[in-house]
Amino acid sequence: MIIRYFILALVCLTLAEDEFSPGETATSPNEMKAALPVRYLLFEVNYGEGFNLRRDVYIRMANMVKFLNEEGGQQWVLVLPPWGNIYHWQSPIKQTKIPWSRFFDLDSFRRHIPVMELADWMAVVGTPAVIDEIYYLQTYSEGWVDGQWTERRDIRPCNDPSYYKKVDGEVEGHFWGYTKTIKGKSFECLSVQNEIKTFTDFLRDEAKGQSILIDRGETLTHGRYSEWSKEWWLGRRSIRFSKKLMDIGDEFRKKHLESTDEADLTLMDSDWTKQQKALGSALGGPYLAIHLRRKDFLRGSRKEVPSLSFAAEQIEKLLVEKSLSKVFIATDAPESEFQVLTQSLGEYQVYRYVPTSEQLNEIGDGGVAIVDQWIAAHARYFAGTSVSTFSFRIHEERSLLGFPPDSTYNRLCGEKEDPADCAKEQPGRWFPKYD
Ligand code: GFB
Repeated sequence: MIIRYFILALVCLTLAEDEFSPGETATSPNEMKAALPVRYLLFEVNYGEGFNLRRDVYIRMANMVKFLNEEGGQQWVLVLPPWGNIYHWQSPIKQTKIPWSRFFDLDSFRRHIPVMELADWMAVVGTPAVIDEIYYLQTYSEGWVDGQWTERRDIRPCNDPSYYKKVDGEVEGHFWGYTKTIKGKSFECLSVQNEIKTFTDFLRDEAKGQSILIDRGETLTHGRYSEWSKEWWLGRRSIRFSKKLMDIGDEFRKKHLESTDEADLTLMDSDWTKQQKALGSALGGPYLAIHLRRKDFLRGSRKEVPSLSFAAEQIEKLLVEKSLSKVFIATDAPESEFQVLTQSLGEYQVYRYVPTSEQLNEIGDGGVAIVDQWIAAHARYFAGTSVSTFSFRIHEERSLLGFPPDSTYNRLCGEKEDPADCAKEQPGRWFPKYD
């Protein structure tokens, strides 16, 4: 459905706690049907989840808004919760209240659904910004019925102490750091087993307020609109990175890796709705890219995660096999580990993207992660880390750029794994669906 648009008149408010102004995010034009009342969906994800699972939860929420708007009678806007307090972002810089536009191109999002930054929602609804209904999604304390997952939902007592509190008739919470300027009117725990398409009934008919917050949004499943569906890929395709981050990545490719879109056959249409690359059409730059997940993946003795020396052994083998002399490493490893790896690969040229301190301040750890993903996505051959959502997002990016599947869906093996098991458990292949 093509949604017709009008420009929301946004009032620039100076909020005491604000760190970014609506102007920075350039939200308008927000595209809405003038005649229908607007409802706002806000969402939050389990505190410990990382950047790349959160991006998948975005697709769930975005597609839910798309379904709601297609069902008609109401028009919904997805409000994007600022980034911050992500466990993995440990650089000693302030990384809270980060707008999505710092990482992503919101004009691309808006080709899929209407979105706005939290700051813009706050400007529209006034001060304090009131969330009419907050639902904290949770599982059923008694588990599944007869061992079966069936769709159901019920308002229930909270399973765990919640971080939302009712004080003097108002609901208080962390609210992305806007503890004073955002308030809730009501709060419930909702036990739920629903896929997103079913949950639209709840939002449309049972939740009555204008602004609704769904916390623990990852509890809802894609269900029938998972990676095998066109709808999932519409949401995924709409997630384009910010131009600034792609430019940093492109410059690095050109300077160090002899890689340009013209030579690599990775030119993109600026409008993702027009881009349909055949798998196998991209060549990629003359380098190998590896995503080597370390840090918390080393805990819990995952047998699929290689030691540095075993990783180096596999990287060297791939370089020889593919007749390449350069390898780009995307990794969360500390510099000392990266040096060990580099030394083990003595005769090859090993690259890592290291931001200048000015760049780091500007783009943060999230931006560095995206630059790494972007460079890895353009390599002639890629191998990632087992079950890392960081690697999954690179697979998707490469498939959208048109890389042949065999150059994409690969991972390093752990030395404690049976090589036959590793070969069997190479990443699952989900290909873009265009119609
Ligand atoms: O993105 P993410 O959820 O992927 O979390 P996983 C990993 C985070 O670590 C990224 C950093 O968002 C980055 O901040 N990181 C990892 C990297 N690899 C790289 C890299 O190559 N380059 C850069 N610059 N940063 C999940 C965790 O991790 O795995 C959960 O989020 C949990 O907490 C789960 O541990 C098992 O899927 O790899």
